This record gives sequence, C-alpha cells and structure tokens, in this order.
Amino acid sequence: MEQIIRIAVQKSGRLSEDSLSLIKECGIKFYNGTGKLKSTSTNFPIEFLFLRDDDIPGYVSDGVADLGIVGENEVTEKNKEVLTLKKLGFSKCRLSLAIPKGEEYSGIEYFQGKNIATSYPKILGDFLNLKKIDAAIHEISGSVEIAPSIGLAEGICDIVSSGSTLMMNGLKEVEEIFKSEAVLIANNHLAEWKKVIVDKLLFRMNAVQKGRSSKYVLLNAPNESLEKIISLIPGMRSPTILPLAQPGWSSVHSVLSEDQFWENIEELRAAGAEGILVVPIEKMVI
Ligand code: PRT
Ligand code: ZN
Repeated sequence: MEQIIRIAVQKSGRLSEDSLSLIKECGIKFYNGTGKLKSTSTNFPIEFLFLRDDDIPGYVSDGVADLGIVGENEVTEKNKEVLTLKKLGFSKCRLSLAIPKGEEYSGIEYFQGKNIATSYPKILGDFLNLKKIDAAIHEISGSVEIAPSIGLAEGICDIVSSGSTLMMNGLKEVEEIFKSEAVLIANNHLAEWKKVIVDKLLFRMNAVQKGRSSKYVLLNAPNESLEKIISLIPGMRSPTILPLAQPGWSSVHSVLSEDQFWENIEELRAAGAEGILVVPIEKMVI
C-alpha cells in the first residue's frame, strides 16, 4: 500500500483559506474543487479530508485522519485525546462572557444563579467550576448573541474577534475565559512511518512561519558606522557587507524580525543608514 498520511481541514469557513494557503506555501500541490470532500496531493504523500471544524478533533483522535487543522476552542471543547503539534498563528479569537450593555457588572459573582447561553458548554463549565460560580448553562448551536434579547439567558459565552457582533446585539464583553488560534493536531498513536512524513511537513511549516515573520533588509551605510549598524541588525550568523562603487560606503544585507526592524529603524537612521529596503522572505531554514 502506498504510504500516505491524511489531514483534516475545514471545508468552508473562517479556517479554510489560511489552512490551505499554509499548505500551499509548504510547496504541497493538490486540487481543491468546490464540493470535493477528499483530495490527494500530487507531490507530497498526503491526502486531504474537507470537513466541518466541529468534527475534526474526533476524526483525528479516532485515527480516521492523522492530522487536523482546527481552532484551539474546538480542540478543548470536544475534549478528545489528540496531540497539539503546533500553533499556526491565524484565526485568533477569544471566548468571552458578555451581558446586556445596560447592566452593571460587579465581577464574576454577577453570574451566580444566572442562565448563560453558549455553544461551548465544556469550556464554560470548567471556567465556572474553577471560579466556584453556580450558573445554568444553556447549550445552543448558533446565534448565541440573541439569547438575552429573547429572554433565554441573562448572559452569553461566545467567540469574539473584533467585538462588533456583541455591540450590534446590545451586549458588552465582561470576562475573557479562553484564547484561541488555529493549531495543527495529530493522532496520539501515529505509526513510525507516519511520524517521518509528519516531521517533513512540520519542517516545511516552520520554514514558512519563520519566513513570514522575518524580513530581508538591505541598506547603505558609511563605513565608519558599520560597527554600530551590525550591532543593530546582527542577522542569522552575521550580516553581508559589500562595498558600494562610491568609496567609503558599504551595502549591508541582513535578516531580522519585522518587530526588530521597527524597534531599530530610528537608531539605524541616526547611525547614518540610508536607502533602506525591506523585502519579504518566502521560506527560511536556519
Ligand atoms: O461549518 P463549520 O462548522 O466548519 O464552521 P463554523 O461555522 O463552526 O466555524 P467558523 O468557520 O465560523 O469558525 C471556525 C473557527 O474560527 C472557530 O472555531 C474559531 O476558532 C475561529 N474564529 C476566529 C472565529 C472567529 N474568529 C469569529 N469571529 N469563529 C467564530 N467567530 C464568530 C463568533 O461566533 C461571532 O458570531 O464571529 C462572531 C464574532 O466576531 P466579531 O468580529 O464580531 O467579534
Ligand atoms: Zn463548526
């Protein structure tokens, strides 16, 4: 039998686009026609299952899929036995408690004896237990935000990203109970040959992620300030220094994180750097 691993990704929704572009940036080619539920890569031993995100932790823990890309909120809520291999840095959001805007919020005791509507009964239940709050959890699968206005519950616990859905529904966020982003999960009992393929995939994902967060910087500097400039942009091993045609000047090439770049830009300019170019990096292997 051909040795191939299976990864479950969301069919359509907030995770799909970023999941598929990460895989494509790893150089993995596949056909993803609309309505297709399965697809096999043409240049990497991997098969894709396109599923609802709610089902992904279960499929991975059962071993129907070896890997999955899903939000941490779903992994924790479904409480299945899976390994989290890697945080992927997209689909960031939080799970929060919210109450009607006009209500006064005194602290978590506000929820004592109250009704809370949510699609995340496990995460909410664990949080309330920890805080020793006795509240009734009403599990509903969608449109949680309207629960207070129709009299179903006094508060809600739902995913928040920009906060505009809460605002539009006359609610205010009062407690953040869980932070989430997309993660790569794996079955707990992968065969050794599957682990080898998973490691290859992880190696590529790491190279893509490092590339995304780093920049290639080129600048011109007078030779007398090279020492100072090198200390500001030390790069991977050390920067490349090339002489310019104009005597007394050099071109300095280095790699640094975008944050580092913004932190050091003023000092670089003060040290005499000019003609500064910042170029994206596609992949980076250290
Ligand atoms: O059909 P399927 O079951 O696969 O998808 P789904 O509808 O269950 O999930 P989907 O695609 O909406 O979200 C997938 C995952 O994206 C979630 O499990 C989270 O991990 C993550 N994510 C990131 C979000 C949000 N941001 C988000 N804003 N999931 C949901 N929302 C919703 C939230 O429920 C609320 O209705 O957006 C609204 C709040 O957004 P703001 O920006 O108004 O605050
Ligand atoms: Zn879902």
